[in-house]
Order: sequence, then structure tokens, then C-alpha cells
Amino acid sequence: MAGRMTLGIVKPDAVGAGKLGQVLAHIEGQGFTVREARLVRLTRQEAEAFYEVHRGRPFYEELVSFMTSGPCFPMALEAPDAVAAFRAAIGSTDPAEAAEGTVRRLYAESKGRNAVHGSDSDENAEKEIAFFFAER
Ligand code: IDP
Ligand code: MG
Repeated sequence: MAGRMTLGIVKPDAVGAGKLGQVLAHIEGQGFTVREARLVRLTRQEAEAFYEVHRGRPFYEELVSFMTSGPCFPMALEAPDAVAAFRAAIGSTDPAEAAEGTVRRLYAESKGRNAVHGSDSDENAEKEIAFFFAER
């Protein structure tokens, strides 16, 4: 059965552009309930750990540098079939390929600076929620 929780992050490009409120309103408007959230400035070590699966990819260094460039806003989000529903709501990685009305189509600058993260499986959603909120 698909899980009810996923981990979203409003990334530093959107927070820095003053779009956090708009992005959050869009996400809530799509039927997601915020269960946990906080503004956080990731250290290099934290960003490297969060994106460990991408280590060695050509964009890894750019990604870690971007994710540590300013505060981001991780959110534990609840909805039916949360992982798939949130991936649909944010759209393709590259905003040029993202469907109309998706967060990335509306707010992303580029494939790298793409406004938002969403977990890609129930297993990763659980790990990623624990990464940010386990100690609370
Ligand atoms: P996803 O966020 O849609 O799941 P992934 O392939 O998991 O996409 O990549 C993780 C993140 O790495 C992307 O959201 C984006 O910020 C960055 N990224 C992925 N591919 C590229 C690229 O080709 N150039 C620059 N950054 C990239
Ligand atoms: Mg991914």
C-alpha cells in the first residue's frame, strides 16, 4: 500500500527569491498537509549525505553547492499516495519539461535550480523524513 507521507524541500533558489509562501500555498492547495517543517541552512556534510545516491554524477558538486547556498525548507507532507502525488505536483526535474501548473514549471529556474525536492519512493520518504525530523 502506498504511504501517506513524503518529504518535500523548498530549495534555496525559491526561498531566496521570496517564493516560499507561494510555493507552500501551492502545495497545500494541491491537497498536502504539512506535518513538520522548518527553515534550515544545510552544511556541506549534510547536503552530501542527503544526496549520497548522486555522488559521482557530473552534477553532484553543483547540487551540493546549490543546496548549501542559502536556507531551504524541508517539509513532511501528508496526502493519499503521497510520494507519487507530490512528484506529480512538482513536475519533471527540468522545468522546461515540467507540465503546466506544476511547482517546477511555475517556480524553477533550471534543471539544477529547480525550486523543490520530492522523495522518489516510500522507502526514501521514510529515510528523508527521519533525516530532518527524527530527533524532534
Ligand atoms: P529529482 O529531484 O527530480 O528527483 P534527480 O535526478 O534525483 O531529480 O536529481 C536530484 C537533483 O539534482 C535535481 O532535483 C536537481 O536539483 C539536480 N540535478 C539533476 N540533474 C541535473 C543536471 O543535469 N544538471 C544540474 N543539476 C541536476
Ligand atoms: Mg531524485
